[in-house]
Amino acid sequence: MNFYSIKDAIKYEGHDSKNPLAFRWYNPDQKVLGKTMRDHFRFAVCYWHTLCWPGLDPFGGDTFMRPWHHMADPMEAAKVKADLMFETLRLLDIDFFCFHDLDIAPEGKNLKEFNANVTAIAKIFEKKMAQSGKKLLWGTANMFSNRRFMAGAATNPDPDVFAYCAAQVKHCLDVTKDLGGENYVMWGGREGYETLINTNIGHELKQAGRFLSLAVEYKHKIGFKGPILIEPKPKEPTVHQYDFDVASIYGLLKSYGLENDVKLNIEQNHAILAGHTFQHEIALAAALGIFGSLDLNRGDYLLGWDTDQFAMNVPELTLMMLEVIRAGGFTTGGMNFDAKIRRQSIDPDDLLHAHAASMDATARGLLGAAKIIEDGRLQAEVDKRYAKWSEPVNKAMLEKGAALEAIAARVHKDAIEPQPKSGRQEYLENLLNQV
Ligand code: XLS
Ligand code: NI
Ligand code: NI
Repeated sequence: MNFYSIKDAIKYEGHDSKNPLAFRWYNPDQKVLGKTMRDHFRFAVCYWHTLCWPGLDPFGGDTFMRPWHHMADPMEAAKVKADLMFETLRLLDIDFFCFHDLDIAPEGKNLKEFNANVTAIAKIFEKKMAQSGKKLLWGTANMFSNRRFMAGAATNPDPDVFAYCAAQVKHCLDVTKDLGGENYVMWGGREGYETLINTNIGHELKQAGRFLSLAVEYKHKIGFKGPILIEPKPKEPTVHQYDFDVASIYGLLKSYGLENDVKLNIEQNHAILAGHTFQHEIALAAALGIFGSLDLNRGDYLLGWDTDQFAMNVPELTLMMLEVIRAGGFTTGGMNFDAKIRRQSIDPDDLLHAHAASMDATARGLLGAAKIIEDGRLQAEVDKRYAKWSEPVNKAMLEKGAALEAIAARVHKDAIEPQPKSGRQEYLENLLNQV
């Protein structure tokens, strides 16, 4: 299918290029802090917003009128979408893609048919991946669209739904493994409640923890090497989602002993909905040892829902990249464009412009972050702020054997009087702007 207007892959043409479909900052082979841009980002195109979403909003339907949304045979449409995914990856020079089972194949009459459809499309992927070298960053099961999930998936009051989800996740995990997927994601689409008056929150949390444990056990059984990634989101579609933010997921993981098997897929827009910055969520996940992957997008600060716009804000992306580098970068993770073009952006090429522009913006963020790191002054200030903790007497307070009364005695003996020091925020903000 001739969908896009261009045939040749988008290339890096330098900062001054006037070609609308060129990279001006994203230069895949350019090394930054000893690693190519390609390896820093590990960009991925997502199936759902790119190929499945028809441009609807609560007040209106399909604006995109994509031909495959109007084909009689859903399996034929699925094949067209598969072709287009690989064409999109080629044109954007992006190495990875991500999908929900339901994005790639039609549901059919029952789970058996659905699984067979998913497997059939996965076979097509296998061939295309071998030919092109493109890779699967992660797969996931859609357990939120069908009406059977309206009261939740693993946290549904009906145990039949819990069991059904087990069957769906098992298949999707098998397929993800067969395709060499580097991670498996769980976004708890409807794992939350609309109202507490009909909800047993304790029971639902127990269901969530148990379901996750079952998936982790199965992952080990089949030798799936990558981590399971949970994607926090505080609200929408439900009033309260159990996977609220990084901190609350860490609590769940700790109480089920899963903190070594499960990591996080953090999304900018979800961070905002939780009242956090993207940087906060990344820094916290890194500090807790559960940083995994990113869903790169941008929320609208004036709206209270998940607008999933393409990330374009360079200063924000600079601070985000600073945290990614501080976290040690990605191992199995990457940056998935969980982002959709606006519903008025109806030209096929708008999809290319959106991705390429966001890749450029992220590259500028990386270059800025690298400059800040190489400059060294910011880190020197942070190190200076905590320097006294390296003195043995202070270090000892954090170790086993320290006792409150012994510390108290030392304060009296040495007449310790804390001396406040400036946090120098404005000086540091100016320093960031200079860089
Ligand atoms: C929705 C989520 C979803 C996940 C995958 O808000 O971001 O797109 O990334 O299920
Ligand atoms: Ni997401
Ligand atoms: Ni989202």
